[in-house]
Amino acid sequence: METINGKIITILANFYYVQDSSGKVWECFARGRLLKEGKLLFVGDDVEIELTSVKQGVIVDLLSRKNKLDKPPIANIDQVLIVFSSCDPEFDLYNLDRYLSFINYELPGVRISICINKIDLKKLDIDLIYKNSEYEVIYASAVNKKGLEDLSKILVSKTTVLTGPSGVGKSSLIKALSPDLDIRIGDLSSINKGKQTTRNVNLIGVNLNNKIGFLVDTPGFSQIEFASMDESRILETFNELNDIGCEFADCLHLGEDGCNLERAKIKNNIVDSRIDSYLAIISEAREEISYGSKIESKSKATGGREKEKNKHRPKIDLEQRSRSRKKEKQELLKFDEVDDKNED
Ligand SMILES: Nc1nc2c(ncn2[C@@H]2O[C@H](COP(=O)(O)OP(=O)(O)OP(=O)(O)O)[C@@H](O)[C@H]2O)c(=O)[nH]1
Ligand SMILES: [Mg+2]
Ligand SMILES: [Zn+2]
Repeated sequence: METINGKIITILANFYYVQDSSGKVWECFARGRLLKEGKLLFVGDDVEIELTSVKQGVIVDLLSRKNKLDKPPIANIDQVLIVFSSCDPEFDLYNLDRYLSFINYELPGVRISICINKIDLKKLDIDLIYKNSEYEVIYASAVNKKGLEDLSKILVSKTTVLTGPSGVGKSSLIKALSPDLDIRIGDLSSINKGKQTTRNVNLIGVNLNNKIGFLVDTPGFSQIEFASMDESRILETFNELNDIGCEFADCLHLGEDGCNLERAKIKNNIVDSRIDSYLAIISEAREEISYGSKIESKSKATGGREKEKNKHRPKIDLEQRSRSRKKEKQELLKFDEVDDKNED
């Protein structure tokens, strides 16, 4: 019997839908032996299938898997595209840094890019902030189709997970890239009620200049939570803060003796907002603050009884930092209301 290789794009009950390199989708069962061996199959897995009819097959083997995420369940991720909108919902620089750090932590070595959508409504320029990081920033609009060429270039021949807050336009961007697809686009009224429009995990094979790129439209990583994450690994997710020549290799840049942060900041042009985000995420990891109450809960965190485990650690004065950095942040973020009539 003929066997071919393909990628699982959808799982529905006991059915696995496997797309081959020509784009054809085969409806498959998994051979019982695979499941007995404890091999759970995920969307994104590359598999070998035995063809049993003109459109059906049986999965006989799971090919090697380079990585796997449990939430959302998906294998073989090449890159993550973090989508935020310039407005509606309002752009939140700290939350973007949280996504960047969290995904970097969960999927080390996987390429991460940023897409700022809805630039038809409002322009935003964050290039200066990420200039020293490893992240590429692409500006786009699913409505007037700006930036879609740039997006196609980084998406082609890869499996990319799109993530970001609800309502920023992830589904809309996928639809704009592949107009014949049928996917659900939410309206902001349902988002305001806290509902997520996109629920199940499917790989969407989109035609990008006649080459396939697989996209995963997720409702977002179900929870971005830093509580009890490893602090030195959090530091590693901020590449511009790594290897800056501190006296001790395990320096976390929290005011330790021999810390070189202040000097490195000037020498390497490290942006204050990135340092602020790093410190706030460390505070989240220590459960001193939680997202959404960054400054307000500070007095509670440091004024109340300190957690036993944090006793010997340097304190992070977020409130003081926040006051002095606010002005600089405003200068780095270039906002621009767009006047529709002047746009081409
Ligand atoms: N003006 C403008 N509106 C957009 C753009 N992209 C999406 N929208 C609108 O924003 C709303 C949310 O878009 P979705 O694509 O559903 O957002 P999502 O990120 O998939 O949201 P979830 O599935 O809930 O995570 C819809 O009303 C879209 O029409 C854009 O580039 N410009
Ligand atoms: Mg969606
Ligand atoms: Zn240091």
